[in-house]
Amino acid sequence: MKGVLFDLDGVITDTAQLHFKAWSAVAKNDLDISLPANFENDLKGISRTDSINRILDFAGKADQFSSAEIETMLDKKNTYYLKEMDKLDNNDIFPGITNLLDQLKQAGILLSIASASKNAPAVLTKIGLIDKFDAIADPSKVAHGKPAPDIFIEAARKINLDPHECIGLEDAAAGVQSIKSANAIAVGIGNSSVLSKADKVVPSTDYLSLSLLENVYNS
Ligand code: B16
Ligand code: MG
Repeated sequence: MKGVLFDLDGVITDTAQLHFKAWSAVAKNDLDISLPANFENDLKGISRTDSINRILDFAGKADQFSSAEIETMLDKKNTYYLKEMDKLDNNDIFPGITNLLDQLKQAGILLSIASASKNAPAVLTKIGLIDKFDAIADPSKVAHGKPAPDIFIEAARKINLDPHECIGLEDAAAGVQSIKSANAIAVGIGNSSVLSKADKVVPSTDYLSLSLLENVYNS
C-alpha cells in the first residue's frame, strides 16, 4: 500500500447534513416542496448537478426549468451551503481520523482526496486538515462523477500512483463502486449491507488504523 484515497463527506467530516439543509432550502423556496429526511442519503456522494436532477425528478418537475434557471438554483444551494460550512471547525473531524492521517504520514504513505465536492479545499481548511494531504483531486476536471472511477483515478494520479497501489475510503455505495471500478482496494465506513461491494467494511471511522488498512491491502 503506497497511497490512501479519501472521500471527504462521511469519511473525514459530516457535511451531508449541511448539503441537505441547503438543498431543502432550495426545494422549499424554488420548488415549493419539502424533501423527506431519508432523501439525505440519496444525495450522498453525488455531484451538485446530479443532485438537482434527482430533486427535480422527485418534485415531478424534471422538464420545467431552463438550464439558466437550474444554474441559478445551484448557485443558491452553494451560497446556503457555504454559510453553513463556515461554522465547521476541528471539532467536526470524525473520531480517529487525525490519528490515522498521522500514522499514515509517518509510514510514508501518500494521502489524496477523492471527493465529489468542489468545496473540498475550503472544508479541509475550515477543519484544519488541509496541510495533511499530498493532493486533492479536482472534481470539475473529471468527466464522470461517482460511481464512475474517474475521481479516484485522478486522486491516485495526483500522487503519482496507480490506483491498485492504493486503498480508497468511502461511506457511500456509489463511492465504493467508484473505487472498485478504478481498480483500488475499497474500505467502506458504515453499514455492510449498503457497502457490500467493499473489500472490508468498518462501522465507523474510529475502527480505522494503519495496521487495519495494511492487513486489508495484503490479504
Ligand atoms: P459540492 P463527497 C459530496 O461529497 C457530497 O456527499 C454530496 O452530497 C455533494 O453533492 C457533492 O459532494 C458535491 O459537493 O456541491 O460542494 O461541489 O462524499 O464526494 O466528499
Ligand atoms: Mg462521502
